Amino acid sequence: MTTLKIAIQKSGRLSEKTFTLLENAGFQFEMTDRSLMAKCRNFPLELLFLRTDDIPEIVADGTSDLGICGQNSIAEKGFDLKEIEKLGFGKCRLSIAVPEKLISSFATGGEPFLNGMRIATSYPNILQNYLTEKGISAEIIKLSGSVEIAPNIGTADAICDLVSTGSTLKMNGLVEQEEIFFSESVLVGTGNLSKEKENILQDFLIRIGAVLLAKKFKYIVMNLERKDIPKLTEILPGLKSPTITSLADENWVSVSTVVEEKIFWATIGKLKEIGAEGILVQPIEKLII
Ligand code: PRT
Repeated sequence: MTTLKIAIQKSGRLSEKTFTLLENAGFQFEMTDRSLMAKCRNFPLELLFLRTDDIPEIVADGTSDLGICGQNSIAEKGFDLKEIEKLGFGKCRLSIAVPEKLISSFATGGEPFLNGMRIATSYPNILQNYLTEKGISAEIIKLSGSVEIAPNIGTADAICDLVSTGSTLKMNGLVEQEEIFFSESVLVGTGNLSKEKENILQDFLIRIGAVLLAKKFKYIVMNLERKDIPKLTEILPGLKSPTITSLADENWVSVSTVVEEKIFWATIGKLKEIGAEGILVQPIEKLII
């Protein structure tokens, strides 16, 4: 039977979120040998467990049909892969950061910023592209880990590393200067699947798409005086329009609808202003439009 192979991170920041997304979409795996691969029991799908930086190559050479990794890994490796879906987790930025004391020397008229500096990074290709584009001449020191300690031990003057909360930079006395690349986890492929695998992929996308979309909405139910229904439609466009059900007290109705997460609190505020009561909020498991 034809099976779609997806390479995912074996363990690390992306592995749990990737697995949760797949499980929430209803895929069930036989975890016989988590160290190498897992077969899906209820869908023609197979997971290959790899280090995240190896995923772009495994997809590019056809060993795996698809991969899930950060856009940073793909850009650094330089493989020509097709981004199929943004997955909304693993968000970070690749930034150049310098020791605090260097900022004060720059402020008092030091060398032109970054020119002539030694910059430590695990992302030499993305950094080199940035430096070339900006016409900056700096030496790249390639490190595979613990980049943030490089200025403190004298290996480099600055660093270029992934940042999410910024607390690692702070702990090491570094200040973020330039954000040079933004990344999130993505599903990628070569765009050269057989017809059969392409059909499986489309089915797979419908299932994970329903989970990704559901995360952007909340389901709400509330009570409202019947006379205030006309005020609702401006506040609650919903997917089409809110569902309104009569209550035992004929002056009141129950209203249910979905609200976009990004305008959730603003919407709740407006609903309270028009007299909505007993607002019940529920997460949505899957949403198919
Ligand atoms: O072992 P394997 O090779 O699979 O993984 P890894 O050790 O290279 O990767 P891992 O698990 O650390 O990260 C996998 C992916 O997560 C990265 O390729 C990014 O796409 C994404 N990601 C998102 C991050 C971060 N946020 C992140 N903050 N990857 C690393 N970091 C590190 C960063 O390097 C720095 O050391 O976290 C530290 C900074 O974090 P803050 O929160 O203090 O700013």
